[in-house]
Amino acid sequence: MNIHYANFIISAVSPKQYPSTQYPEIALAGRSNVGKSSFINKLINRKNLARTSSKPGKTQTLNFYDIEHLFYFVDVPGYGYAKVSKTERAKWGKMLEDYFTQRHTLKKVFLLMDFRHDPTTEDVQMKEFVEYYNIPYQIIATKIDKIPRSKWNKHESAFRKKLNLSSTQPILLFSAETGEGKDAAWDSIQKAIQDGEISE
Ligand SMILES: Nc1nc2c(ncn2[C@@H]2O[C@H](COP(=O)(O)OP(=O)(O)OP(=O)(O)O)[C@@H](O)[C@H]2O)c(=O)[nH]1
Ligand SMILES: [Mg+2]
Repeated sequence: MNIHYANFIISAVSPKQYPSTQYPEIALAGRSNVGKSSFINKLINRKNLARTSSKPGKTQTLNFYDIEHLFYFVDVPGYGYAKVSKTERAKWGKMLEDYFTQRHTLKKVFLLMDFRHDPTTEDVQMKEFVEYYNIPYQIIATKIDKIPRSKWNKHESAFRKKLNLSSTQPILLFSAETGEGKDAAWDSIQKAIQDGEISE
C-alpha cells in the first residue's frame, strides 16, 4: 500500500471528542514502549507522524490518524507503566471501555506485544478485554529483529501458551526496524476495513 496522505487529527479522552467523520478504525494497543507509534510510522513510511516517546506512559489520550481518508489508526496509550497512579489507571480503563463499547466504526484491534518476552499479565488481560467486547483482534509480535530467526519458533510457542491461542490463530511477526511483517499487516488492515462491503 502506497500512502500519499496521513495526518494527525485529534487527541481524545472521551467519546464526544472522537472525530465525527466515520471512517473504519484500526486501534493499536499494547504496553508502553512496545512499538505502537513505530508500527504506525513504518506502515505509512513516515519517520515521526506518530510521536515515538522517550518518556513511556506520557501519552494518555487516544490519538486518531487519518490515513488516505480511508481509515483511522488509533494509537491507544500504553499500559504497564509502573509510575502511573491508581487514579490515572482507572481513568485509562474507563477511556478504553468507553472506546471499545461506543465506537462502532472500530473494526479491529491490533494487540502489540514484545516478541522478546513472554506476554505479561496485562497483555493477557488486554486480549481477554477485547474478546469480552467481541472486537476482532490480531496479535502482533514486535521487535522481532532483536531475536535471532532460529529462536522465533520457541518465542512463538511461548506466546501461544501464555495467551491461550488456538493453533489456527495467527500471530503476526513485525519489525519496525526491518519492515518485516509490513505486507501482512496491510493485508490484515484491508480485510478489516472492507468488512461487510463489496469490494470493487
Ligand atoms: N529494534 C526495534 N526497536 C523498536 C521496534 N519498534 C519500536 N522500537 C523502539 O522501541 C521504542 C518505543 O517505541 P514506540 O513506538 O515509541 O512505543 P509505543 O508503544 O508507542 O510507546 P508509548 O507511546 O509510550 O506507549 C523506540 O525507541 C523505538 O525505536 C522494532 O520493531 N525493532
Ligand atoms: Mg506511542
